[in-house]
Amino acid sequence: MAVLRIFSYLPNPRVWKATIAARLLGVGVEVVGDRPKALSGWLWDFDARPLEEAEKTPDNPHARASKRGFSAAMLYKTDAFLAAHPFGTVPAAFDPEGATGVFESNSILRAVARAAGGLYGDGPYEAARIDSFLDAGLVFAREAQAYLLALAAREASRELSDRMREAYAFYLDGIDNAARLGGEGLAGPFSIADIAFVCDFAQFRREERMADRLADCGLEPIYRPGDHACAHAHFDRLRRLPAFDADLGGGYVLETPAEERKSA
Ligand SMILES: N[C@@H](CCC(=O)N[C@@H](CS)C(=O)NCC(=O)O)C(=O)O
Repeated sequence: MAVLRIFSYLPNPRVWKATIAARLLGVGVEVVGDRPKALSGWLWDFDARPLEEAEKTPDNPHARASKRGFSAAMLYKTDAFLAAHPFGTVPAAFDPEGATGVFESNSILRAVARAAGGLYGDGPYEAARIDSFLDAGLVFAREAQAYLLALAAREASRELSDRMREAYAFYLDGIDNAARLGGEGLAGPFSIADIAFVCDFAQFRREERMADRLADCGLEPIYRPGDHACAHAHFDRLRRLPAFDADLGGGYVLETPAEERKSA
């Protein structure tokens, strides 16, 4: 049986955190969802489902104003969904019975690790060190979300770009320092800290697909392959492993030539 049910738009690198961990730990997660644009036509609930056309009206009792990341003005979230997910965001995870909501992709990742009993360090201090990487990653990911959404809408300002550049340098400097120590993982042993890093950084690398938008906004790309060599090497080594490639290899982020993928 799956240890979690996750509802989201798909593909979504934030969901990959959980699916990669589940693959590595040998447990199942159930993923329910649809293309980003289609998700505004779904009922957001533990038992999420596409709405009938007649249900997609502003007077539907579940209709709520969307907050971020969706072009649709309206999303349809049940009261039970909002009780389980007070911030109303996806990915939205639930325990198998639907009694407990788990939100924030890093916490959904933690839930998989805890349910399966692995990749979360040995004892409270190692687990807390792994949490430290997840927290630093969330700060980066939030900046990246605001930047990439504005870029996608061709509305990114110089101020936003400067702010992103600073957040990127701060985060990548730290990841580079940790990767340079030569451990199997950022926190020492390989852990969910590495999974979160790869997925958040993969999300950011979508910037490379937005060269036209950068030009429209009069901005230069922030990602530079020459800097942070240890961080990039860690990312490139992990993203080619089969458990990662199963999600990252789909072409959403980067094209990975088949011959570059590891077979074992
Ligand atoms: N930091 C969160 C980000 C989640 C998030 O912001 N989700 C947005 C879509 S990108 C959302 O669900 N928005 C719902 C709304 O607009 O009401 C995570 O990692 O899970």
